[in-house]
Amino acid sequence: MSPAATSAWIGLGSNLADPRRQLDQALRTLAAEPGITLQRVSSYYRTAPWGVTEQPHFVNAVAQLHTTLSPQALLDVLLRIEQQAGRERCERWGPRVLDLDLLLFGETCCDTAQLQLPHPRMHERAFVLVPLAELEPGLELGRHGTVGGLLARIGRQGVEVLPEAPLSGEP
Ligand code: PH2
Ligand code: MG
Ligand code: MG
Repeated sequence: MSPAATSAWIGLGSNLADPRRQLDQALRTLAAEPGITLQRVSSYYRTAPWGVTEQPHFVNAVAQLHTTLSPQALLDVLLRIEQQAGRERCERWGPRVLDLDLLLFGETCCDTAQLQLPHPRMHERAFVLVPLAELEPGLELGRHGTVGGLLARIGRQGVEVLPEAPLSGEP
């Protein structure tokens, strides 16, 4: 990683309009973005809806990026890709075509109306922790401890790995 770059982790989720294709498309767009290198992508997982339970199951994954962008500039890119996918902001925790959450940006801690780092609910969500543990179980989530330790405490909550690899569909 170049000295000016930061390792950032993002969560991807979709439960509408062909979720796997939504995640594939988002990853391709991210990989082509100036200032962003896509480092690693977890498997895709089928996950039960959290928060609002009366909605379709989600497909979730996480990805590690190296980026020379600031946290705010990276967030702006994520929001733009969500909008390009046709994301409409409506019900909190409701169904969505594409959700791209900035989970961690190096060791940055921040708490503004627009951006909280580390993501304030990631430590209690198996649909984030299971894919993170696949790639980096020793990753520290601020004061909450490591991904592997948290997952041992909360359990996998029925998160199931999907057999097809990410980016294996038609472009
Ligand atoms: N995202 C939400 C609300 N609930 N449940 C699952 N399983 N996966 C998600 O990505 C998800 C959710 C709001 O961002
Ligand atoms: Mg989310
Ligand atoms: Mg979001």
